[in-house]
Order: sequence, then C-alpha cells, then structure tokens
Amino acid sequence: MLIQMPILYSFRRCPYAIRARLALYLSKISHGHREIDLKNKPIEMLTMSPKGTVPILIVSNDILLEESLDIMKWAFKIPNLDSKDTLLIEENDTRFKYALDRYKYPGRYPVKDDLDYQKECIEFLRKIENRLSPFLNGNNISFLDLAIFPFIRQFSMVDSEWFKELPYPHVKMWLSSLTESELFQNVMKKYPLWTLNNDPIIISSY
Ligand SMILES: N[C@@H](CCC(=O)N[C@@H](CS)C(=O)NCC(=O)O)C(=O)O
Repeated sequence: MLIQMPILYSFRRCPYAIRARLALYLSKISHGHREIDLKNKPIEMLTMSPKGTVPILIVSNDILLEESLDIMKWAFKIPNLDSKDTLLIEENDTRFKYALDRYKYPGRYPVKDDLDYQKECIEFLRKIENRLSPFLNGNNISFLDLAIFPFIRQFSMVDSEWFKELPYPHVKMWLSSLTESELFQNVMKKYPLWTLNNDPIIISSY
C-alpha cells in the first residue's frame, strides 16, 4: 500500500484518540480518518499494529506511531517535553487512568487492592486545580492541557451531578472552556465505522 497521507485509526470516545485528534487538528495535518469499533477491530489495523490499541497513525510506509503522545509530539514537532509536563502526563496516564477505569467500571476489574478509586482520582484533580491559571501552563492552552483534559472529561461524566458540586472551580472552568470549544466540537464529529470497502474520511478542511 502506498501511503499518500497519514491515516489515523481512531475511536471517538477514547481519551487517547481524542488527544491525538486535537493535535492533528491544531497542527492542520490533513489525514485519513478510520473510525473503528474496539470490539471488532479491522484486520488491516491489527496487521499494522498487533497490540490493538487506538490511536495509531500511519505516517508513511515506514513510519507508524502507536502511542497517542508520539502522535501529538509528531504533529506539534516537539521531540521532547519539559520534564515537569512529562511527569504530570505520566501520572495522568498511569495512576489516574488506572483509578478512573476502576471508578468508572466497578466490577469489570478483579479487585487487587482496597483503594477508593474515586478518592484516588480526586487526588489528581486537586493537583490539577492547584496548577491551573487558567491553563496548566499559564495563560495559553498547551500540549499539557490537550494531553490531560480528555481524561478529566471522562472522569466528570461518570457522575456529572456529583462532579458539578466538587470544590474545584478552576478545574470545572478549564474543562468547560475546553469541551465547549470549537476545537473540541470539531474533533468529536461522528463518523461511520471504516471498513476496507469504504475509503477513509479525509480530514483536511481545517
Ligand atoms: N498507551 C496508549 C493507550 C491507548 C489505549 O489504551 N486505547 C484504548 C482505547 S481508549 C484501546 O485501544 N484499548 C484497546 C481495547 O479496548 O481493546 C496510547 O497512549 O495510545
């Protein structure tokens, strides 16, 4: 297959895929979008990337990006992140996401510890609250905001009424400014599932 433009395999609600789409959108990178069903992944995707997670970005015949952060770095042409930013993203992607999955889907995971997952998530939220002014790196939206807010959004949606009452005004303002943005509305557009018989949706009219 001759790759003429990058191809993104994506799943609309996946926070990792959302951060990748945000970066591609802001970097104005035209690409083919292949929406997949996580319960029925296309063989073409699994052949490229047997680990079977989204997002993946086929950049060219010899460049395949299989991690959302690598897609963001490639899109923004940022080879290395600030070490403080890296630490916060790592905490988001490991400890927070671990607790979030277990808070969101109680019963889906074997109970291995006595952690109160909602409380674990709140610890991270508190850290975010203290760092926001009004974005995570000051006045302007940065890589860090884009990498983290899709996960906080997921957390906020588990019990939105309860979330609204939390004493974290900066988090709530930050999250609503991002989720109500035109940027977010654009990357959350719904696309039909991709199959080999239909062409990818071309996203180029940024
Ligand atoms: N470390 C990966 C994680 C990606 C990931 O776990 N994506 C989830 C969807 S949100 C996935 O594809 N899971 C595989 C599955 O559900 O089968 C990244 O940053 O891209």
